[in-house]
Amino acid sequence: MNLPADHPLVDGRTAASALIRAYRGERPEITPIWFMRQAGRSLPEYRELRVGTAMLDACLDPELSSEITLQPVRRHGVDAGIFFSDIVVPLKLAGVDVDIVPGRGPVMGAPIRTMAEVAALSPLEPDALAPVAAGVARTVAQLGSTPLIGFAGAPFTLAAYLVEGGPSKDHLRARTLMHSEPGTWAALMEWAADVTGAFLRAQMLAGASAAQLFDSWAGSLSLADYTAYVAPWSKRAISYVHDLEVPVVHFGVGTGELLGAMRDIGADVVGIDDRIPLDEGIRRLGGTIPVQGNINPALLAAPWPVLEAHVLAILERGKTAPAHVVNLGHGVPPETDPTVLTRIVELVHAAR
Ligand code: 1CP
Repeated sequence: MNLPADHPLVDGRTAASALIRAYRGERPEITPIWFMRQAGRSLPEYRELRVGTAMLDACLDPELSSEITLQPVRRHGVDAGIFFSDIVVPLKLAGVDVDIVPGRGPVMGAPIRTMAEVAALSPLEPDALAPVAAGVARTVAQLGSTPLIGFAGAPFTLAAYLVEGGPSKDHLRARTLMHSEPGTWAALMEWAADVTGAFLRAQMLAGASAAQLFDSWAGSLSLADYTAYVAPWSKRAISYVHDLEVPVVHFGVGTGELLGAMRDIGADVVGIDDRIPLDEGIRRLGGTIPVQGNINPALLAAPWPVLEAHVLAILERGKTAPAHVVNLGHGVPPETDPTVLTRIVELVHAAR
């Protein structure tokens, strides 16, 4: 393990936490739970803190990123923090003209579609990651025995933004490019894997105890395209943390047909979205790997008895895996009542 001696996984702070034990395949006394997009828009204290600061500036301000990361941990009692940042932060740090537009998401100054445009992309200088490492270090110093999850976007999901120039529904231009210009595609994916891999590694070295690779939009791909044009580059991205021996979670939306292939890039845990029943996802994975998921975000706004029954059913289905970390099938919707999230944490922690 090439982590520093004062890293929380090494010095005893987080190695025995419920989250890390579950990610390693054990069944701790409580089933751990955290929420994708727990840090951010659904919390009034977040909205207050963000007034007057652009999203990417907030991500690169160690004091702000750390405080926003800690807010949901304090409020909900979740079993992990997830570092407040964004998948496009390493693109920005490598010099790409990208902004996060409120209500829309990441938007590029110009799309990257040709070999010349890919060749003009710069590598990410290690020093550029200093604000990320500082934010993580500051967060971890305050989290104590609660592990911090570091994350990065997978190359395909990043390419979906780079090629399109912004958010898109079907990521069609990226899906065309992989077939029409396989050489350009490979060069773009290699650049994205290296940039995102370095971003992930910096978070882990600075004190994060687990890594999550988000291939949010991989569900738009056939298994054949995923295997040929995407999986090798996701594997390259996570190779950046391989020697650190940290647990790696791999998640995407609508990936019921891809679960085995997503595991096979070298993931230790597979995140399952809410489009298939959790036990069906576990069955497709052969019942041998820990899973994370898969509360339907739509039910967060349903009457409590409906949501409660849904969460308890997911806990039951999760018992067919070696270990289970409860999460949503995708991110917390911005309009979610935060008290509902706290109530789910209490329910999961009290359940047997
Ligand atoms: O002004 C704001 O508050 C901007 C909203 C916002 C927030 C809070 C964006 C823009 N990003 C984030 C933070 C963020 N992004 C986190 C923080 C930690 C946490 O989970 O609490 C994380 C992990 C991400 C990762 C991310 N960004 C993903 C992968 C996860 C997922 O939700 O699928 C993706 C696809 C993005 C792109 C992105 N950034 C922001 C938006 C609105 C989007 C999606 C745009 C689209 O629909 O294409």
